[in-house]
Amino acid sequence: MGRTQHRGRFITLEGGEGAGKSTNLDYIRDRLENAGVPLLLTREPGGTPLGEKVRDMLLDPDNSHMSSDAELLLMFAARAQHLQQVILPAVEQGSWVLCDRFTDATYAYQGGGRGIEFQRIQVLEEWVQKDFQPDLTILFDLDVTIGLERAGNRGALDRFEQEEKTFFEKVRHAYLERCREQPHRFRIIDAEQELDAVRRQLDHVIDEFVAAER
Ligand code: Z5A
Repeated sequence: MGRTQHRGRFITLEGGEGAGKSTNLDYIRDRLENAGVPLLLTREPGGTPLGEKVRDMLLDPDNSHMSSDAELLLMFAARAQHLQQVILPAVEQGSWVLCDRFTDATYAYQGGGRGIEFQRIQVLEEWVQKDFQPDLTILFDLDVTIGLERAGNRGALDRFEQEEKTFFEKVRHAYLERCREQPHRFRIIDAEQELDAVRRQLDHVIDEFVAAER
């Protein structure tokens, strides 16, 4: 898709366990809307009726025997539907889309965490997305131990949240590797800081992006 003035923008939020994506989602949405941006908020896995059913399967702790390949393919099945039904039509019509997780999460969790080769993920990425990529990716980064402590206060654990600390260390490493490879679209938020300080960083990133895209 050409990056024309009329085309909307695609912004994704990423991060490991307890990084604060959910805590800051409404804040980011409000900041963008207050800047006059027409915004659609969505999430992965999910974002469509079919995708939400796939999400339930992926997060259900009863599916503890799901193979890594099945998990990867389900992520991209949900994503294919999401792109076709929601994301691409919205962006083509000039709307900005704010998506809670996208393909960087696949590289981090299925690639880094599960150990699937990045080249295999790339095949599916090119199949499902062609050359479509986020214009901006905000990564909430923090020490894994602190993130797990924060997330531990949330109640029942889903299938991913039951993983060991080493899994989340590999996830974090893979995210940071993606940042190093694609610095033009990644902005890292130091999520270890207090909420006010996290939001000051978000203000800076969002304001700078909106100003540059207008
Ligand atoms: N997944 C995947 O494997 N592959 C893929 O391709 C995709 C996804 C797309 C669901 O994601 C799972 O899907 C996810 C990866 C996998 N599994 N995991 N783990 P999700 O995004 O729906 O769910 P989530 O990862 O559990 O994240 P979340 O709900 O967005 O929340 P969070 O970022 O982990 O944190 P939070 O709930 O906002 O905050 C946690 C606690 O910390 C909470 O009590 C807050 O009040 C507190 N908090 C937040 N910020 C602060 C600060 N700054 N200081 C102190 N305390 C704070």
